[in-house]
Amino acid sequence: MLPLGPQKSLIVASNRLPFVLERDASGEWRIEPGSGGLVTALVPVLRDRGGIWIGWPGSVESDEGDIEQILERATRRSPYQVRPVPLTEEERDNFYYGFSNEIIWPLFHDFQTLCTFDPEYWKAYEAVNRKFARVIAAASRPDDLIWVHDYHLMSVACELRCLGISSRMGFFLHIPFPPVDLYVKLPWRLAILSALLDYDLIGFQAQRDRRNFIHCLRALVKNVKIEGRGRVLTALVGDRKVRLGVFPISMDFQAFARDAASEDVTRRCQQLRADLPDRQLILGVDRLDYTKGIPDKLKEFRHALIRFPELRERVTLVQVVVPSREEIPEYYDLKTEIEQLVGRINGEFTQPGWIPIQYVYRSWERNELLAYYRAAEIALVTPLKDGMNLVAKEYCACRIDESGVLILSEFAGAASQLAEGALLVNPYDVYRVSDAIYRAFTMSAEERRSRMRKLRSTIARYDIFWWVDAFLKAEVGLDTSERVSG
Ligand code: ADQ
Repeated sequence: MLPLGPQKSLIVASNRLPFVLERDASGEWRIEPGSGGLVTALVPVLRDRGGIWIGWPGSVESDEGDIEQILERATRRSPYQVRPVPLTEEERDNFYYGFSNEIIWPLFHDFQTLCTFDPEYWKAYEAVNRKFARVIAAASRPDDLIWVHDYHLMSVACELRCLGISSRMGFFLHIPFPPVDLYVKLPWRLAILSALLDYDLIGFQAQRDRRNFIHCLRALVKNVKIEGRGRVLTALVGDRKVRLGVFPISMDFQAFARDAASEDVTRRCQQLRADLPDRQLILGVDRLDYTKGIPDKLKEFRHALIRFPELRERVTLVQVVVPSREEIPEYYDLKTEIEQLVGRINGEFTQPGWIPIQYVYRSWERNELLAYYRAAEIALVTPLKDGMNLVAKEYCACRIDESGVLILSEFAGAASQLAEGALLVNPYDVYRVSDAIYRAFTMSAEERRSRMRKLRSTIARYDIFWWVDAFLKAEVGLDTSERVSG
């Protein structure tokens, strides 16, 4: 158990609650508990320590009373309590779609040209962060640990301090932190940086993100002193002492490996293999997002088919795109672009009995995803920029026979941890990626095994339970001076 002290409960705040809340065909609310890695890892801690999860339930309907009752009913058996932060339609539009997804998301992923720096968005961001702070303040006691997640809630600690809350507060940024030259374009650059300094601990996915953050501090805030080395550094800024840690997020390795070996998944995997005789399956799995570099990947696959004709009829790319944020015009246009490219490439290369790209646009059941991870000889994970990228880690966890090649973008946070076993590529370099596809295709069984073993051993060691533990130890100020592996 984590040494947080006997009386400290854990208060987790994230933009969304770990539930899926939707109306069924009869108009009744249906609620399903979340099943992601973060929930899996935090549930034991919340159960042991007692705790509360605070977030937006995802709906903007006016029947908030209803939602509270439903949440209350749904969490009666759950090991932690839930407090919803309701948002109005305007708040959702300006805070969530606006500031979070039209400013911070593109800017922090180096897509500055997609930003809309609308001052109304900033007002909504401040107001919603204040709203979260009020709910947290009402739910917490002075000794509790407050752990805030991600870019939607960077100003929560600042708002809590204004309310006189002095508890320890930690923040984890799931997305990258941009280089100083990009960050300074943000009209609210100083307000956000100062707000972040109200946390006691800021966690980043990779060293590059912490390095960028420190560069921004040095450029924009005077008299910054950085002390220490290793996983957690200390920034001294005026009278503030803020710890800056690198904690690469992960998944539940053992659960993925165990479920990948299940009878259902094994049967489905055999079926998928039987459908592709004498062919290698290359798998791409990405949320619909311009940061994932899906069109570039398709063009690079096409390039590989042109440069290495022996790949034709011998490889099939299964590209799964998980629907996401389709209400935003950029995302809708991206979907159209992907579909046109798939059509064009298939039109150019298809032969009787072979279609080069199988395109899937939907969410999958977990077992279906696992079966594809198990069936694919090669995973092609080439985001243009990514905080971590869990697909890369999940793929390796499911390679229970220790075969399989991971082609991974240098610009995914995961690259710093997985550099030894993966084939690292610059996703903008069409030659480098097509070479890597060919190299993976022709790689000996021995080399595949030796690389996959390294990957699996790193991911197994630094799993999601390690991540929660490392963050919380650092939050309460315990020594975490080990060398940074990510
Ligand atoms: P995402 O950008 O969503 O996460 P990623 O880390 O790859 O990216 O996670 C995607 C998740 O979706 C995986 O857990 C995967 O299993 C799931 N998934 C993929 N395909 C699916 C399908 N077809 N059906 C159902 N589920 C599917 C953000 C950041 C990342 C960071 C994570 C965690 O952008 O950089 O790694 O948060 O911090």
